[in-house]
Amino acid sequence: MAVRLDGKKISSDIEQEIAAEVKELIARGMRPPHLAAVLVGDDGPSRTYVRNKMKACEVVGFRSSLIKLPEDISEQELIARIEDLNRDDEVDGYIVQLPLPEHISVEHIIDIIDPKKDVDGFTPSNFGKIDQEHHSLLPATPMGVMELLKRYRIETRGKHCVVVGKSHIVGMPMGILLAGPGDATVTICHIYTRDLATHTRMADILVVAVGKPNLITADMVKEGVVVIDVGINRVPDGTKKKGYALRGDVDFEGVEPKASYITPVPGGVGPMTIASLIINTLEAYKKRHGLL
Ligand code: BQF
Repeated sequence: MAVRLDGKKISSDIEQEIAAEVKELIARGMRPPHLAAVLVGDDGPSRTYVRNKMKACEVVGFRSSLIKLPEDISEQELIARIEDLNRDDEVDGYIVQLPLPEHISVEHIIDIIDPKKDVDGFTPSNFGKIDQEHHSLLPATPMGVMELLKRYRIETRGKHCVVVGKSHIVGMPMGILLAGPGDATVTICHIYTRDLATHTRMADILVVAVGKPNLITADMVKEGVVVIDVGINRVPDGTKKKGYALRGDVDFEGVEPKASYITPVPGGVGPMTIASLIINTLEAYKKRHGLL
């Protein structure tokens, strides 16, 4: 039976550490770190994610601001609002919640985020520094996965890590972190990969970030594999009061007996993403205030 990687517990530990640090800053007469979130439209999951982020700010003693904008806002108007955040000396970091409405180019938006305030680590400048020793802000989800592995003392050096999914936000930066700082051998699989199972069966550490429930089944992994499930899927479930349950991309019940470690969904990688955002915001605050 596998050890469950308890992201909820680890993220809560991290938040307690940061809360203590914030208390010290306040005791020294400084203002608290400030994270802003931009939410365009009212996509259901996005509202939940933004709420999770605002709640984490409260737990650690950060100031937080939620900027809600209408679904039909023009790209130009959104850019103007982001430029306001770039100029605002009271804002240490901010996120633009994705996905954005179809008529807005995510690339145009990410391009104008001030890299010093880019606590999601999505800007070209931060992306380009992922594998540098003096990196700045790392992409929040891959950073959370690395931290989770570290806290459970799961070695990546020399391991064969297979990443499924090549998104700009998770898969690609995950591969860079594992191969670079992680010293692992990395295979990145994606939608065009032929015979996915051949690759996943080679994995010592398997990271799945696709968004397809039950994509990974027991026959696709080897005995002793470490499974990191980044997927967050809503599947209909009549027994739940919301009418759905959260499931990852991995058939948890089938795969767990073969795994040495496995992340649950919920309570695995998700909370670590939020913790990383908080770490990055404190980092941005410290740089802004000359504390690093
Ligand atoms: C948990 C996200 C897909 C697309 C855009 C805790 C979160 C999720 C789950 C959360 C995610 C997923 C976020 C749990 C933020 C992670 O207890 O398992 C927290 O809030 N996430 C996002 O902002 O945008 C997404 C997934």
